[in-house]
Amino acid sequence: MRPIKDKFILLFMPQPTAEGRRMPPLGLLAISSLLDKEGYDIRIYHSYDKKDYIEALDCLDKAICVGITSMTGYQIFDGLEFAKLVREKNSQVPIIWGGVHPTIKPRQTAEHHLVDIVVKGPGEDTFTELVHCLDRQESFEDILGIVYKKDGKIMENQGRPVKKMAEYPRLPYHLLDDFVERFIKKNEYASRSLSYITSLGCPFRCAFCYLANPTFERKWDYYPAERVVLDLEFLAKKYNLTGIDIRDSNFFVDIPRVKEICRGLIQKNVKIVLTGLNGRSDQLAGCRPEDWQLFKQAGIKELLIGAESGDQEMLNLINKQNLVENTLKCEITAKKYGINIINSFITSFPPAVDDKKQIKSVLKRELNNTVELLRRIFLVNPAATVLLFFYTPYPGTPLYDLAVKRGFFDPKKFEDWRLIDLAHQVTPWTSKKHIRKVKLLRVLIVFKKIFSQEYLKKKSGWKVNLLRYFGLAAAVNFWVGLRFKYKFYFLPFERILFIIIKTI
Ligand code: B12
Ligand code: SF4
Repeated sequence: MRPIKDKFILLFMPQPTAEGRRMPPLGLLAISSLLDKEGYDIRIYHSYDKKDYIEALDCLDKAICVGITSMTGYQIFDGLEFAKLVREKNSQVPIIWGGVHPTIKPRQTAEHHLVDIVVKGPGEDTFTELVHCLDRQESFEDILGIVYKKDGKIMENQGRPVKKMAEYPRLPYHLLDDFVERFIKKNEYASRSLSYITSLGCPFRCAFCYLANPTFERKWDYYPAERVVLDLEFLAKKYNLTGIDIRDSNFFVDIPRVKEICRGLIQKNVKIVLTGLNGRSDQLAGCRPEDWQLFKQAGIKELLIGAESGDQEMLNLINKQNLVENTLKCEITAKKYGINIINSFITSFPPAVDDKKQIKSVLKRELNNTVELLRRIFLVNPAATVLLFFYTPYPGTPLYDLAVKRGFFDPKKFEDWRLIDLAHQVTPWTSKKHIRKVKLLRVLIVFKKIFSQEYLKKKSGWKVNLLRYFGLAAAVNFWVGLRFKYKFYFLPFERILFIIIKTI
């Protein structure tokens, strides 16, 4: 590790879930972009790198401040654990929190004794101004977009007008250079892939999505195509990448921009695959064959579509403003061009009915219609990729209030939000039977894919041959097809089979 200078800024990315996944801390890089240009020594640590950050904690007397980012849920718990360590080592250094959750609940966050200042919303300018004031030991009380404590009272300053993301410099990935290899991942399509973001926000307002919270006033903002191309070219060369994982909420808002990015990558001969691109099925279903051809040529290998449900009434309830049929249309077209779609479904949204029996019947209908759509997707593409999640209520969204009405625990203290696990089932109106069905369906979805001829064709080895030659794969596939067609879920022996297969 590079020696720490006379003064430095310590930034921390807590672990997202108990199991955790490591991703580059793009938010922390964004708030560092201006300060890095000014020459500040900025140290960014991931929760997994305890050995490394312990060293930095020993130098806290040189720290201008400590910054912690957090989503709702487990990151709060992990972030507070880190803040505790900070406080034990140094009672003076200001602890600043920012990110999705502190933005949604700024006052509640600021009330916690391990939080000194909260930055609401985009942090590039607010954090830079804060660091300047703290560094010069000047008052920070007039800075826009902060919430802080003064004489035991919570003070909330006016919000800061949101600037265009293109006005800020390129994210300073080099700040991760000590550990960058830990963020470069292998995936199905690329041996070395890193995350990048080309746009923020989304013009839609689905009632379950965190973007439906009015706090996130930025509708959709983006880097122009030339900038994206230059950034991708730079990252690919610098880190010897073969892929980039695009983490936008909605990459396909402006199709002409997408096409310009594709053309730019082709012209500059940037040989990378692009994965994880979030888009809506209506946006993609509207694309022409030549657009899809261009996507393919530019290296787009994988799209992530929030299909959400196969039940049109449910789509309407969650304000998806989309049609079930578009999911299928996209699957058909993407298959033609060899682009894989990750179809993401969510079950168990809070129904708009009060009666318990009615709730059950709505959930049953919703799940059956989703299974029907899955059946049709697998007919079109036997090796389709499908994810099935339980709905998790995000604070501040229109569906959140309905969820609370249906019995969801509404935390009143910052630390209690750590109990809300956004990655698992948390909704009290979901019956045990529904949960069992979903757990079985998750296995069936995987079986349908991995036992398909299309999938097995691409694989080799004795296990695959065994499955192929003895007709085992075809038998499992046929059986799963029956489950999908007739929608029966009793005797879920496949779950045991799945565990056995995983252990072989
Ligand atoms: C990358 C990402 C991740 C990464 C890590 C993110 C992290 N921050 O730790 C990983 C993959 C680990 C992750 C996991 C999860 N994620 Co996630 N993730 C994202 C994603 C796609 C991008 C975040 C990002 O980098 N944005 C770009 C930066 C520039 O913006 P930003 O983070 O908002 O940062 C700005 C401000 O918030 C602020 N800021 C941020 N941090 C700080 C810190 C300080 C000190 C200051 C001053 C300011 C500040 O300044 C920044 C610049 O303006 C977002 C969706 C999106 N497109 O934004 C979801 C999102 C954040 N994830 C979300 C969720 C729920 C999850 C999960 C917990 C569950 C799930 N269903 O997805 C999982 C866990 C699953 C698992 N098994 O690991 C939700 C959060 C909702 C909420 N209420 O908190 C989001 C919004 C997407 C969604 N599903 O709706 N995620
Ligand atoms: S389209 Fe996707 S990103 Fe946009 S509001 Fe809906 S769920 Fe959120």
